[in-house]
Amino acid sequence: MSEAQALDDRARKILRDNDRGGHTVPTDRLYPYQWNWDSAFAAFGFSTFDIDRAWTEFDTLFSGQWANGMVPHILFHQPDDDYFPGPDVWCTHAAVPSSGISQPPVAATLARKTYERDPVIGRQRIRILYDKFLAWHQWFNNHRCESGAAAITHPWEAGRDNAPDWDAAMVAIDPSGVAPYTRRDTGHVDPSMRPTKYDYDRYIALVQFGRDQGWDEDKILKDSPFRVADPTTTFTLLRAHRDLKWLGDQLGENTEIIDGWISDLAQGAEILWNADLKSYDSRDLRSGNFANSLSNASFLSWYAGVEDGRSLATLVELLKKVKYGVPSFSPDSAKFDARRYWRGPVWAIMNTLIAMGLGEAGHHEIATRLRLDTAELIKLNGFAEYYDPYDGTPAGGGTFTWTAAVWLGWASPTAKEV
Ligand code: 9WN
Repeated sequence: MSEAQALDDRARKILRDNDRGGHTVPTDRLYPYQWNWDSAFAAFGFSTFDIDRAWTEFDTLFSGQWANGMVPHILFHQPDDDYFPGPDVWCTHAAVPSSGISQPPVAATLARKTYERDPVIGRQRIRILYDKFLAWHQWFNNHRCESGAAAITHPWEAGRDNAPDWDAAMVAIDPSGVAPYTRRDTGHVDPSMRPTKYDYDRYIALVQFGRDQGWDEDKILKDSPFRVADPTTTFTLLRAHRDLKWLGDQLGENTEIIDGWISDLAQGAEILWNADLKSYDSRDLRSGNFANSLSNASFLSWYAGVEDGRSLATLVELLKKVKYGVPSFSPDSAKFDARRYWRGPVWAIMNTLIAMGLGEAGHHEIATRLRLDTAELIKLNGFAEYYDPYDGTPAGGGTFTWTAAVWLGWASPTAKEV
């Protein structure tokens, strides 16, 4: 058996081991629930060897959809003391206990990829899910796109929790009313690889704020201290709209409404272009200021189909600074931290999305570099949550679902891309 086949086997075993019966946890103990974008990646991984199980992952994700269309970032299918904050802190009173915010909508894109692996089964399964996807995308359009680009109401909503993108906006959050709490994450993972207490106090303050508004989106829009337009949400949503339209076309649906969302968001994304940085950037909607953050999300523009080549040189320069690309933050900044979560480390899933876009835009050389970097990280250091971009040291949780999934669907030499 080749090294690649042995790693394929390990990756499939990770997905099976993290399967809790219809939904997959990101990793044991550290993240014991169903996370939104992790789940979509899990489906992408399952689709390479168990197409029914892949679709079931989407079914369970949408089982937690709210009446207003929102699909939560965490579904608390069963109580578990290993994670904080749990359902008692969020107090959302949803049918499936959940958080009160969403996460980057990669699901329609990865559902399309799952469909393309087996169009006969895909057609049957997406038929049942299509209206639910549409309602979720409508929710994003109604409640997150008021600036033209897509905004987040909490750092967790961008999936890049402690990215420097939010540092300036976080200053406006008052954590003085936060009830005493005990973090669980730092009991599982070296605290130097996780967000700081300063960050956590503000994460919890924002959860308490949303809870006090009864998770009413209009009240949150009006009064929240934190609202940031972000490239992760904007670009994944734009790409997801395009793929949802494709899925709708397969079903013979009228997809005109999606055409409108696509053209609005493609135009709106321009507010994220930071000419000084020569890159897309996050933008604080309360102050209007750019974050001046060169992050891996900056390079999701090709994936969204909006890039005209303006940031290619920026990416090429960034990649020269590390052994393994793409770092989640620029090493040129004093805030760069090679092992602290979203402030420096490399993430296999982000590389997958960035490279997908680069390849589609014809930038095959860089796309291949990212695939080979990711494959080497996994071969040398296992299926970690993230990695040091200088020496590949594995960081965060181990035996990670989405790292195993993108190995199977994209990074493995045996992967057959769809
Ligand atoms: C909060 C599960 C999730 C990912 C996020 C990642 C991290 C959670 C946390 O883990 O966030 O949602 O508690 O740290 O930042 O992208 O979905 O893997």
